[in-house]
Amino acid sequence: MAKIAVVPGSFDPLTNGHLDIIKRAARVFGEVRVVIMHNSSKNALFTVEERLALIEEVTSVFPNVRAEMSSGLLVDYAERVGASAIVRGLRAVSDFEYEMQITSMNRFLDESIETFFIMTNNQYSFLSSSIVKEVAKYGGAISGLVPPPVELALRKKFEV
Ligand code: COD
Repeated sequence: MAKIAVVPGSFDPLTNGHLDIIKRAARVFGEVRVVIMHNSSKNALFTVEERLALIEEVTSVFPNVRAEMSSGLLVDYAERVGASAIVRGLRAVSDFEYEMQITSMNRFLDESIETFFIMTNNQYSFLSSSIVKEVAKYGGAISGLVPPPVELALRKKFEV
């Protein structure tokens, strides 16, 4: 039976750093569910529907990747779809503390689900949704940092 992995995030919006993690997870696991969830410490620029449409468009080339949105706890979603793994990306030491905290909490909530980390591709190690939004807001160049449909959506958001 194919192992299902969940790649959760806010994806506000999807960057090439996220996409690289999704692509690499899809090479290892039989099925990958990219799920947009709520992060209570972040205010979103894009609606969940907008983020989902962008992820669906960009990941449609991967036959074993599916995108969804969900509310509530990540482990409940993972149980519901029969996933045995959560995949997260790691950029720098600064990510580690946060990732360790949520991994431990998810394990406390459901110890049958294992979290795996994929180290960022060096070329994306500085990349985050926040930094891309900041650059786009002031009209800076973002091609190469986000997939083309995301670049277009960002340009539209910040159009005056
Ligand atoms: N290179 C590699 N990886 C990257 C890059 C990059 N350039 N940029 C981001 N990533 C990774 C991140 O490290 C993360 O693993 C993933 O991509 C998604 O990133 P974000 O920023 O879009 O997502 P987060 O960190 O905001 O997601 C947090 C969740 C929404 C998953 C979390 O808040 C959650 O699980 N919410 C549901 C409620 C819940 O279950 N809470 C209990 C757990 S504490």
